[in-house]
Amino acid sequence: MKAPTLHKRLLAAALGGALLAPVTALADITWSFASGTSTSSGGISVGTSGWADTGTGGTLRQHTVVPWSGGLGVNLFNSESSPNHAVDNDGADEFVLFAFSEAVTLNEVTIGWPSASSGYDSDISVLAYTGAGSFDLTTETYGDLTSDGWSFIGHYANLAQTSGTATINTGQVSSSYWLVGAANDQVSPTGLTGAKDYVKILSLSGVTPPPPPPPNNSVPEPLSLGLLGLGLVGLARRRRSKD
Ligand SMILES: [Ca+2]
Ligand SMILES: [Ca+2]
Ligand SMILES: [Ca+2]
Repeated sequence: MKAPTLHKRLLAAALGGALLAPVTALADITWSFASGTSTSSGGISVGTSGWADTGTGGTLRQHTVVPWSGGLGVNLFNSESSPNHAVDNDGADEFVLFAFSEAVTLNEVTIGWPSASSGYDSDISVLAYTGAGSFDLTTETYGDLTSDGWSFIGHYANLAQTSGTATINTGQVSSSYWLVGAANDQVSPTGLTGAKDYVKILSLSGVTPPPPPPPNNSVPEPLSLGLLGLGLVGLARRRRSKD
């Protein structure tokens, strides 16, 4: 049997190295808001603030976040009673802004209220800030968010009917800033706001994004693999021309 040529052996070694590069499974971190508007878990802290439009569009303004036993609600002008004491889209459209101490890749939102049998609808919308620099929500309308650095993550329907939890962010977006609120047509069209939504946000789960690659080239990257490949082709041609 003919021995593999040098370039085939080198390429196999390089690819083998790439395939054997360590893959670390990361455990989920859960931040619970059952007893407060800020918390810390896995070495990452998170604070919250409430936001709403005027009820007929307009720029956003800050409102009080209330830690009910079922999770966080936004109490508009401190004047709402049940079910509007939750995060809702009955009148003004409300969101909770979650500000983490470092970037996280959220993958679950859990609500602690309403129950599946309550008769209240429980659809949510989620965004993450992926723009450069800082942001100022007091200058934003909901319709502006996706052109001002906010990535639309998704609308998720009927959380009360799925044990309170929505699996979100299949695109694995990472950010320090997340908006989770009642289903919102102004951010991105949805067929979910015909029945008004009322939710209390009990917890968020996610992982920290993988660390950046090491500064030296200990693991071949696509570009260097490509260059290695080109070099090997050249080497093979030279060897062939000598044969
Ligand atoms: Ca409310
Ligand atoms: Ca309301
Ligand atoms: Ca709805």
